[in-house]
Amino acid sequence: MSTGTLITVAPTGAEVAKADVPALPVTLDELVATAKECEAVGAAVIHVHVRGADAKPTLDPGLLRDTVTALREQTGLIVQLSTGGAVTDPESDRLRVLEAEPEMGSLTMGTVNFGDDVFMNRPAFIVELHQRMRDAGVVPEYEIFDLGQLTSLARLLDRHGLPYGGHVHVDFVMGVPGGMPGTTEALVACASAVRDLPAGTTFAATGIGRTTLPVLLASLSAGGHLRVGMEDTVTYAKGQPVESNAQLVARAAGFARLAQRPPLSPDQARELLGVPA
Ligand code: KMH
Ligand code: ZN
Repeated sequence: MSTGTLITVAPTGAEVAKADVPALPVTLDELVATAKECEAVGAAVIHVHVRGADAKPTLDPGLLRDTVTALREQTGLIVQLSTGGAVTDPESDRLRVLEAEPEMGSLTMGTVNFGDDVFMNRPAFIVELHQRMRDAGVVPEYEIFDLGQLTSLARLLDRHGLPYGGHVHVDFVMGVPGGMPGTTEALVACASAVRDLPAGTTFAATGIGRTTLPVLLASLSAGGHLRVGMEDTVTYAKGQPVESNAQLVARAAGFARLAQRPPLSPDQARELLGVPA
């Protein structure tokens, strides 16, 4: 079990509308300000989706590159770009995300129903992303929406080798309508299946919507790490909207300290994840 807790903030995502949630960071200035606040209260990694001038999700290569540069210059956080994008993004655009040279990228391990939509991740696309990330020196975070995707990851690593950096880190995204539930039982099933992955594999978990707290508590108690943010929940408590991403990070950091596994600094997180300093 790790002695500290890796906290990732996912501040924006591709699904929440700025019109519905004014506190959502969508401009580069808002994103950098959010990143600084979250780093100050315990985040080590930022999982980034960017928005265009219309506040809609985009994979514009120039904006992605500017975003990586700004976050690297103005924070110490590990910058992880989403290669998942929005459900409508074509594979070619999702592959091009790597050209922005992030330290990390997300890599979803299978197709999953996603509310009324389908989040497509063909096997051949997964292999291509895995290989291109290794060639580009980008450390993956394997996103797991259902238990079987861990079996797919074991097969991928067996057939195509370890990722850049040699360390395997997975993130359980729980409670998506169409994916696995955000329950302690599902978390335990996933944590148990991690034993079929290479020795030293680490895991984090996030629960969508009202599953945020149960998943956070289950992950901490199972020796896992945490992801929180407005990509995953915009409600702090029943009837109480999230005020800021830092509010969610601060709560997660408080639980981590109570569990005697305080938040890792970005440099400690780089060491854990095999991200070059
Ligand atoms: N927006 C979802 C369709 C990722 O960032 O890699 C995909 C997602 C996963 O959020
Ligand atoms: Zn995402």
